[in-house]
Amino acid sequence: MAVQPVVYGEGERPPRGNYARANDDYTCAQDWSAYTAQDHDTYRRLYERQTAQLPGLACNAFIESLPHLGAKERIPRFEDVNEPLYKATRWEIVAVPGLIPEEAFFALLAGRKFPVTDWIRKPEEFEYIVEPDVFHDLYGHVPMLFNPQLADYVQRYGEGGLKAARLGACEMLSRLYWYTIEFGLIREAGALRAYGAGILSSAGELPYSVNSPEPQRRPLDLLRTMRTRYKIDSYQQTYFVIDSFQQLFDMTEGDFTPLYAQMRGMPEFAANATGD
Ligand code: HBI
Ligand code: FE
Repeated sequence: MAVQPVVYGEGERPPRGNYARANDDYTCAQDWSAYTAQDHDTYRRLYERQTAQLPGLACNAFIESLPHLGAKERIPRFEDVNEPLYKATRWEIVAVPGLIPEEAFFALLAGRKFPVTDWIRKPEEFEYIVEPDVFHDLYGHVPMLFNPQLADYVQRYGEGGLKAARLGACEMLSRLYWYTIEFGLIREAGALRAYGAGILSSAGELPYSVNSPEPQRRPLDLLRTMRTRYKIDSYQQTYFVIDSFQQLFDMTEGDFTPLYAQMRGMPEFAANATGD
């Protein structure tokens, strides 16, 4: 086995993917012929349900780019998506067997390669799945990579992640990814819209994040965002809002080292060094 399976969170869930056939960089081939009729039908149902609720909730960039995914009735072939994607922002998607170690993840993003899980949830997981499957990754993340500023931000995030790994600051930086690429909101013409993949691929959290009075909504602020813990299996208690993707890209211009040092001095980080 070239690589070790990656188990996330509490570690009691065995990894879903077939890591035995992954390359050393954790990428694998999308074995499109292995998808069953049920797999394609699950994708079709998820796509249909999610797309019906986008107007008034999803950001313009997502709605405009979604058609580039092509097939709606079946799981698209990744190479078919790569054609328009590479032309648009020089990104490409690569298949992975599931969650991969942080450094491997950062390295792929730094190379403008987005890892897309190649398996899809079972029908009984239709409502909710903890680990990202092909619907979360392909439907949630990939349309946003057609937006030039966001595409550059994700690559810069990958480069920053490799640096954070050397500084032992992955936990802090992963919160920035969580509250932007996964669960970010943007203000468009004065109205809130979702651009985070975790929201855009979730039937429940999409309306909740934009319309519910329950969660906090704050302007994205590097320090505050990187100090805000998150849970992977419930709706967010706080969403961070940007005014434009250019603002997001510009905010991550600088060197984060002083930020990490400043946070290490704060009580919540001093307590347990890992900050988990
Ligand atoms: N692996 N395949 C995959 N997809 C992710 O979104 C992902 C990952 N590994 C680590 C990870 N995300 C997060 O911990 C990042 O913040 C690094
Ligand atoms: Fe994701």
